[in-house]
Amino acid sequence: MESCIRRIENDIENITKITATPQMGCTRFSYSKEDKQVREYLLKELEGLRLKIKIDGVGNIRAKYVDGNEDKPSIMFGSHIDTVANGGKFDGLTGVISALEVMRVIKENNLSLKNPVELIIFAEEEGSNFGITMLGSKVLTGKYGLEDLKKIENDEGISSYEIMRNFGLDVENIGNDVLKKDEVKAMIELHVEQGGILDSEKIPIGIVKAIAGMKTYKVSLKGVSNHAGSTPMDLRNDPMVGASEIVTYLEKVAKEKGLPSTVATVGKIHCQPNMPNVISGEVDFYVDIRDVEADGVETVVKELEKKTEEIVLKRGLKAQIELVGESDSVRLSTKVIEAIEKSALEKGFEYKIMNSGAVHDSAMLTELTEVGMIFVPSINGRSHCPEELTDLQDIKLGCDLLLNTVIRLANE
Ligand code: HGY
Ligand code: MN
Ligand code: MN
Repeated sequence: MESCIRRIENDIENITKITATPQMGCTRFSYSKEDKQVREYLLKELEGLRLKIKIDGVGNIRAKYVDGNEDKPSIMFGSHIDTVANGGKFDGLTGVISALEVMRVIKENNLSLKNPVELIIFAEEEGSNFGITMLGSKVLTGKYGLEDLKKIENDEGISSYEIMRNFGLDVENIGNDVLKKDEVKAMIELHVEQGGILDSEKIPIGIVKAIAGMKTYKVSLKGVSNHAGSTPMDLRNDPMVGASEIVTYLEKVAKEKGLPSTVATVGKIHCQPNMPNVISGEVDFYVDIRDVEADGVETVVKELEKKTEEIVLKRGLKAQIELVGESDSVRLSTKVIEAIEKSALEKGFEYKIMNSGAVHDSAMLTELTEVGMIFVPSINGRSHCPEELTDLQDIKLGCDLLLNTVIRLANE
């Protein structure tokens, strides 16, 4: 039994045409009109397979195939369909399309399995709307509730609660949708590596043993807005220069004081009033700190706080550092890792056991069930950009491995 590469290709092509930035990669934020179109496409496919479909209050989609085994916990598999701005074709979508193809093959072959199988599509994984990654899976696993959604806002100050409700979701009742421990026996997410290890070593499959944890901070520096021409250099309280010193220092800390697996990035910055001939009054920037070792993250957090205090005193600024999102690093299930390995050996696929520097929804389920991840190569290690590329043949291999592992776990 194998997946069908033509159907996989067809789904990816049809869905990646749906983007808000057709000339510049994939931009498909959750709760956008593009998201609505992709959901319609996928729901039509899932309805065609006569699955039990449920869309929860934040937009996670669950599609279950039960066949006289409804009293048993399911084997869950899937990923996310939302993207970053100007992102790639394959981040998230590869796992969703592979999951859809696995479900098709199981149904076409009328497999009767001891455990039900369940496809999941997570909402708002990228954090593109509110700056908080994996919001859909955090609500699904009870890490965030209704009151949090009413407080979480986008850059325009609109709450996630409002946006989800306007998208037509029953967000009021998210409490009824929290995943219970006994609902899922195991969960597997197939995803593009988003790094260059598999591609450079020419290995088609990665089996993930740990997923990095992360902390996202919003740093706001307030100075004195003034005329760019008539203000002498020694009379300035310029938050832009302060921000640039902190950003530069973060790179130094991650490289020299962190662990080899520690990374830190500032990828989003706003300044007010953002005019070439005005000394900024305020600069807000987001700091993304990650490591598979918690100590690595904490080292950078401490240095961020220390440096900000130093810069504030030196430049006569005011600062606010707000933790906007976090997730712990997780070790994945040895049971599921072994199941994936057995399937890879059975199919003769070469594989590498490795960590994930990117975060993933599956990391949110590790307290509730046994979780594993399958990686397929990202060519040149590029991701979160229009250049993101994964070979269709590698996706098929990953999909066949997912199929074999799901059947193995559903029948043991
Ligand atoms: O940021 C991440 O690691 C994921 O792509 N949301
Ligand atoms: Mn992803
Ligand atoms: Mn991503």
